[in-house]
Amino acid sequence: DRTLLPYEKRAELATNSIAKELFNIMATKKTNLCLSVDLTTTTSILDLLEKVGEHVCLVKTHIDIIEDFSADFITRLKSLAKRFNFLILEDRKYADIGNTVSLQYLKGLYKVAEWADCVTVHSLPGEGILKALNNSTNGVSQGVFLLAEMSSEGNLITPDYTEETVKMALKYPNLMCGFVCQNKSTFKEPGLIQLTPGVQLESTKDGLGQVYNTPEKVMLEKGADVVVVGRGIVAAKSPESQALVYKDVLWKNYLKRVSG
Ligand code: 5FU
Repeated sequence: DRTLLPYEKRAELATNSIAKELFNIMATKKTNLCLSVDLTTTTSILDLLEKVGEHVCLVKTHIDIIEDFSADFITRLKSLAKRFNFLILEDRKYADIGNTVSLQYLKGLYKVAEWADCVTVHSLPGEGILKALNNSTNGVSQGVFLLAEMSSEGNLITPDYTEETVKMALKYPNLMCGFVCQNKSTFKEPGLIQLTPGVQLESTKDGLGQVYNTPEKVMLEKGADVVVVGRGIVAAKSPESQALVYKDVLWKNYLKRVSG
């Protein structure tokens, strides 16, 4: 059972350098909280990260929702990542043929490959999408989280699709950080990371299909390693104190889990 091993041990088993680094950051900072900074201005994102950077291991962006994107924003984001020791995940959910994904990753306005430590990718188009990303590294470390399950109700992913997705991922051990998924049984490999979104203390769903579980449930029953929280923190009265609440409850349940 991969979920009973401490993150330090799992770092040693990771085959992707970003996954290894993320496991080690979690162990060092004692946090497995990933903040999803779903805000639309650069200053609101940077101000929030100044306040909560110390509490998170990973910051998840949707770079294409930002209205005043600039190269300077990336410089500042990277400097916060260095100062607070967190990694950056661009949640782009690539889903096209390999050649197009390679262009989307390397080129365009955002040049994601230049700053994101890792990205999210759909398995839907087939293996070419992973081949393309594997060949687009420019020699820098990078990682992929493959979407094996989604949190939203009525999503069209079937158990077969999930199983085939895991098989596909295992062919690319050097590229693979882990899976975006909801269940412990989805994969076994202790060197891969289960990134689980759809977590909130206040509500069980939003008005547009999102489904929430509690931090306790995703840590103790559903096998989450890194837990993604967006509006639970971002839309709170005090995001700073709420980030601490999530960090503490997640870490408490992690310790409970690894102590048997
Ligand atoms: F792959 C997925 C998924 O299955 N569910 C998600 O919610 C990704 N997400 C992302 O996590 C989504 O795009 C949001 O950026 C974030 C969840 O935000 P929330 O505010 O905590 O609901």
